[in-house]
Amino acid sequence: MQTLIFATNNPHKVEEVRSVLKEHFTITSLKEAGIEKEIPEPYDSLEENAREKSTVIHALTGKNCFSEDTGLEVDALHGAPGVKSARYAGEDADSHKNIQKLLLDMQGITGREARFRTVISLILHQKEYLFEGICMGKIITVAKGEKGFGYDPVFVPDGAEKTFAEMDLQEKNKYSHRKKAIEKLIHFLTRHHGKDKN
Ligand code: ITT
Repeated sequence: MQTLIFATNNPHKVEEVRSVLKEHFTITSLKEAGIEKEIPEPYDSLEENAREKSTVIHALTGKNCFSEDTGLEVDALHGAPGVKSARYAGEDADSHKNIQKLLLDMQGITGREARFRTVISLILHQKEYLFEGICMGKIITVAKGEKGFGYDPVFVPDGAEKTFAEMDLQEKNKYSHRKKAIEKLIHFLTRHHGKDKN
């Protein structure tokens, strides 16, 4: 079975990705690999930031690895917070503050369509591959639910009647942007590199 380093400092992402991988391949988080590194996300696109994270960790370890960058793109805010989702309410913002700012910025707006977009950058044997997963939905007016992370309490995916934060992981995975991107990664790895070992 292949092992890949997952270049993230977000434990929620590790949990979500592990819930999808099952027998396909295993991942080592940065924490488990003993790597303590805050990787900057300086660019204006999810693709470039994902590439930066995987490139930095590949340069450090020389191992096959992947990263992902995710943004919440709200139509009425012209795609914001988008690539700035983690720092929407400022450099030291937490999810609570980001949600507060989002709800304030959307006060009185009736068109509440939004999407989560995840871009994965895989570096396999020195080559980079990108995979995307999108989940369409709506931003509600009052945060609901305690599960999940980030903007989950204000996002209701299309086809559901509750927020991601009201769902357990299995249910979130029925809709999730991250799950869709990871499935593409799994498909790629099993189809093209099924017998590959690092
Ligand atoms: P790494 O860069 O270390 O992977 P991060 O938490 O900085 O972790 P991102 O830059 O990709 O990750 O996250 C952007 C923001 O979007 C951040 O505020 C997250 O909380 C939020 N976010 C990402 N995925 C989400 C999801 O599935 N549900 C809700 N919010 C999410």
